[in-house]
Amino acid sequence: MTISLQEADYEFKTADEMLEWLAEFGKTAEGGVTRLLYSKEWIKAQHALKKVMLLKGFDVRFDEVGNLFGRYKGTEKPDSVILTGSHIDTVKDGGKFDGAYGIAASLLAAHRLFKKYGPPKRTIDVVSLAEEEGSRFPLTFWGSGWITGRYSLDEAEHIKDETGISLKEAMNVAGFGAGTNKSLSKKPEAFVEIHVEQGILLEKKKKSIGIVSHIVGQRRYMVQIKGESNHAGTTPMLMRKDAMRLLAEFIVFVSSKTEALDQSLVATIGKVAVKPNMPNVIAGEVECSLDIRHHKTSVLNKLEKELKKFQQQAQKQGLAFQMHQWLNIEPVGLDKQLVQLACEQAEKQKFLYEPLVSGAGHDAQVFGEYCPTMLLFVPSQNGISHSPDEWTKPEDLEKGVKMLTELLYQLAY
Ligand code: HGY
Ligand code: MN
Ligand code: MN
Repeated sequence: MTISLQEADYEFKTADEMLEWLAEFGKTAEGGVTRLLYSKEWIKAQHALKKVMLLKGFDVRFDEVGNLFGRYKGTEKPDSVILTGSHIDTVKDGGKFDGAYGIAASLLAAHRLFKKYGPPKRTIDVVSLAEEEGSRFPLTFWGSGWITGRYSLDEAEHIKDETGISLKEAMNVAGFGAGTNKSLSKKPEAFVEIHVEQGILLEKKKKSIGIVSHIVGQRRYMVQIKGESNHAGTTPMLMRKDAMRLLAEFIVFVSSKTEALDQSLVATIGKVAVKPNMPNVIAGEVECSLDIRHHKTSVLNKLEKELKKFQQQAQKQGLAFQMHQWLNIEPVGLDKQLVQLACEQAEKQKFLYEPLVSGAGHDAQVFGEYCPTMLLFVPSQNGISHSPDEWTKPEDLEKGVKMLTELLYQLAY
């Protein structure tokens, strides 16, 4: 069922119908979603969500960088804020659920409480966070990082996307970054995020709810290898400075070291650019991404040490090998009391649940360093995510909304 944007009555009752509607903003030919920070799809989605919030009786505002807040003001402790939500941006040709589900579930949960009990005692802020993925700019968690003070506006000056547009320009074009509106006047009492698991554990263990105890640390690099372009036919193998060959050696090195170091350590080279990228020319230059993750900083440091050894080796072969790290976010343990509260709620609702470590990065790990934070999961079918095949059954989505509703009731009513 697809709801055309004009007909949508915005009075969504369930997460699956809201996500079908939200997926229209950036829908791709493959049936996925591409909604990059400050793109026109992103702008339309944020303003359409603002409309939904207004219809559901929220006070609405954007902050400096385009985080969208819907507020039910607390009657007894208005300055005590329970913040709940997730990110509106996606990877390229991603799924309908990553990020968007957390926003839909938070909106629906808060609105169900508001309809049943009226305004909360503590303020509930539902937030559609501007950006988490790092899909357009070499920077992640721009939305939650802004709220928690991890970033300032001057970071936006020199960070550029692949077309050379700076984060600042893109932000200004989208109508933000004028230097006025703050996000929150003080730290929230708690940040609560619900998200699709993006892994297969819950499905395998036939559990409905994941209760996250830790989120892995994540480091991302841009790797540049410079050799020498030359003729594919007339250049003897021993005289080549072939950037593509060194990349191949690097890929094998990274995966073998990662497997040898620790079974929970993961390393991904997901993006490669080659110059001049011609079949009959030896690659003179290669640029690739590298993403490494583990729940222990010490293990990440060990792999980083191995990478540095490879770099020294490479330079002896007469090729330039540079690694520029642009993300380093520490592993985080989430709030033990909130984890306990979530376990109690799951038991009360008779939902089968599983405590787990998140291998995916989330805004909750930025908030986890800033205020008491909780992260819940619902199952991902076949564990697939960051793909048009990302899917979660409506009944699983609904269980997550019910869990979130109860938790917001405990925290804010
Ligand atoms: O990359 C991640 O783990 C998240 O989906 N941004
Ligand atoms: Mn996500
Ligand atoms: Mn993601």
